[in-house]
Amino acid sequence: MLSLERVERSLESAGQSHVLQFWSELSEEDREGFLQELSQLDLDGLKEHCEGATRAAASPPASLDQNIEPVPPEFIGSVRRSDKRSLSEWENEGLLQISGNQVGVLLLAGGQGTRLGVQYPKGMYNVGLPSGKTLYQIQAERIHNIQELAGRKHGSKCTVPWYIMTSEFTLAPTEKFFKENNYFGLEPSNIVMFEQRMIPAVTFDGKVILQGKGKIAMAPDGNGGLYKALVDNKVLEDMKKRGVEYLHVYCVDNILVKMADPVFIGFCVSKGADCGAKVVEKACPAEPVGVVCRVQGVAQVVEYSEIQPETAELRGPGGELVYSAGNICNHFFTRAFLHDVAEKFEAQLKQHVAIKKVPFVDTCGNPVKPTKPNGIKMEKFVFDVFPFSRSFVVFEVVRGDEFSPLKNADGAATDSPTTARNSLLAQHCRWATAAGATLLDEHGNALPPTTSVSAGNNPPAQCEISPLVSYFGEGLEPLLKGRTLPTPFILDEKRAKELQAQ
Ligand code: UD2
Repeated sequence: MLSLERVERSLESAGQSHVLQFWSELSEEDREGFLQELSQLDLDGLKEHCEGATRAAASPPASLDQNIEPVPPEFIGSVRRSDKRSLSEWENEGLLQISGNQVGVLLLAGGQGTRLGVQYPKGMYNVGLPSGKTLYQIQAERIHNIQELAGRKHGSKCTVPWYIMTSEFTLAPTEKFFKENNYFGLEPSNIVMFEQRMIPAVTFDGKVILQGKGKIAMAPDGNGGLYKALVDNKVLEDMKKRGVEYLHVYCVDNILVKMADPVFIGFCVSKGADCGAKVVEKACPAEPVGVVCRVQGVAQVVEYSEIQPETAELRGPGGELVYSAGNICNHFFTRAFLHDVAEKFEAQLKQHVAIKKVPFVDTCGNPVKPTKPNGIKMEKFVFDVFPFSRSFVVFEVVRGDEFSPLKNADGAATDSPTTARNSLLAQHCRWATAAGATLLDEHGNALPPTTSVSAGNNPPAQCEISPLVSYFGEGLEPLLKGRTLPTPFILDEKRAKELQAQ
């Protein structure tokens, strides 16, 4: 911990002496906590941080819209447009890499989930499935199953380590939740949680915001904080030690996420890619997903908050969106590429400005909840490393099979607990039907078969299949073929054993 004098000097030279204005009013204990917090700040970089934030907020960077062009379709791999043979070759390649312990997954879970409005990490959210599973549990079970699938196919016992990036807000509750749930049956040493950095929020005139008399308003440095966090926490070394060469990075809230997706991994590996992104066709121009596009020939993502509505609305001759490659925050990286980013490119990553309402204490020390935006938060974005890739690929997947994020509280028209739950149940009804089962509604009437994903996301019945039984619809025929199943129907491991025995 630094001395008070050293901190005072640094704050003064950064033009931030106000940070200590309530020092004399603090208890001994609060002083110690505050000094600890201040010692962890990048005091040498504070002046630049505050000035940079005000500059960026006052004159946002010119819009990229004039310079962007869509990624030509021939450069986008696609589940829909590929034949069965290619898909199966990629899947086999992915399973082979997984079976050789070369693949890890990394969950971005440092966000605050403001839109959903819960006080705990989003991964702990229960969307109301018949099983009551949380997002974390679903993800853990998918990891478990993909290890089994790859291991069985190649006669090995393999591990997909799960790296989880948290922040000051989410680390402790996430750790506690995993412990209480016995790590959902995974081996604790294969789950590596680490924290991203926090940075101060700043007023429009460049002053660090005090959230309390002895507390700075801090926020995580965006999901692009990943690259610093990988180094700070020696995660790249851990990957090297384990022999992990490929990393699937994903966002916490997509209930349909295919963790360590062998098709995606296999596609990226076969193409010799060092970096890749999964996309879905955008649902509408205003959908809050970035678009994968090119700027002067170089692939990058323009975030939904930074694209002009006129550009997002552009349509081609057939009425299709010109910028339709919607980023779903599912990325592929080789370890070698991440190493390069950490060594050479991290400092060049763009800073994005978010203007927010940040609670603060006024000059008398009274807490204030602002009614209009008063603060600048700076964030880096995980996809801003794409332009540094030497071999970047895009892979388009089917929305109804792979993307249904939980962003908003119930009541919202999209991306809510209800829409997430429905997408999963609709998918599981399709899997059961495709495996040869007939589902009955609650009155005992047979439901018409729904095997097509274009049937939409309204589940005809409550049918939930545990990820421990099936990772992506495989292996269900021997259990379900020719059966008539009353709903609600939950196919967990126990039920699967019973059905097998019948
Ligand atoms: C993200 C993507 C957007 C689209 C959308 C799909 C970014 C920058 N934007 O937008 O293009 O793909 O997802 O759902 O990726 N997080 C951290 N640390 C932070 C901030 C966020 O770990 O400091 C995590 C967060 O917990 C979540 C993920 O990053 O898992 C995405 O964050 P978000 O939900 O705030 O991103 P969103 O929906 O604005």
